[in-house]
Amino acid sequence: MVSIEREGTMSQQSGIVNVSSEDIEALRRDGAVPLRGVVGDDWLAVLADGIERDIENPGPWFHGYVPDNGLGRFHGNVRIWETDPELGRFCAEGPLPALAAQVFGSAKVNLFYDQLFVKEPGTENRTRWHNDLPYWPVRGSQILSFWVALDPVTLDSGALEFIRGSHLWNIWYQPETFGKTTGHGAYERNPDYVEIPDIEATRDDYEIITWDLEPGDVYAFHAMTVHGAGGNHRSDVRRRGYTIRYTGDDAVYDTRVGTNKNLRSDVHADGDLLDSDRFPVVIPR
Ligand SMILES: O=C(O)CCC(=O)C(=O)O
Repeated sequence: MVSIEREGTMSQQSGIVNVSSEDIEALRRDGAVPLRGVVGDDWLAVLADGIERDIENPGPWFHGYVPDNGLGRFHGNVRIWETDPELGRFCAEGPLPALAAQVFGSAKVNLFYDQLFVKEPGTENRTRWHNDLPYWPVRGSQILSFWVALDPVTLDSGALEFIRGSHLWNIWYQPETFGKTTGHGAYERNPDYVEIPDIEATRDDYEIITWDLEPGDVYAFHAMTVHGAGGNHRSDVRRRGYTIRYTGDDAVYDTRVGTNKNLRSDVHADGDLLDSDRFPVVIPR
């Protein structure tokens, strides 16, 4: 396992966070990169409040996972911004859309959707290894996630792990649920998708990369990068991760068999550009 230090590569001008060419290059090569100090304290407070609101009164797409050992809580939800204007403000007006535009080199950025992964202290549930794009009703080369850390994140609290370069494999793994959940049923089987091997049992066969994060740091990762996470084995730290997914110029709607029905749209047909209230254009503003 490799942990690569990338410190101090972000710069800020006029309130806009800039990503360095080294980090863009690392993301293109490895499929994931940590970006330090992206989300400032004011926005972190907005996110923390929004997360508590969703835990107390979950939005419509809530899917909690049953704790593996009966302890802790794994709270999941998608499309939270649609019913929480403050989180919507962050997704549209926070630092991330400009970062996505820089990474894509695109004129346009759409907000695809947002997702919560909160593992309370003592939650042993792993996040299974997977790549994201097979789950999503979208296709294109410019599709990116930013996983924002609300807490200090280490391997023992559930840091994300990525397989270096796996975004270039072009292997579409069959989506599976992340555990026993009341949120949604099994995913349809797509004959063109591949069953994911037991990566956890054969970890030494892969080049796994990971980084500790501080609150306000993010993992940026490609939609095809294979990734997963351990449980939160700490008793004293929460692991609140908030992921926002953005697309660039070339993304279009695409409902392949096996994609998550909760992420589909009532107003798009396959091949449509995403631009809409559902997938708003956030760059240009
Ligand atoms: O936070 C986690 O455990 C999983 C995150 C993830 O899979 C994602 O953001 O795509």
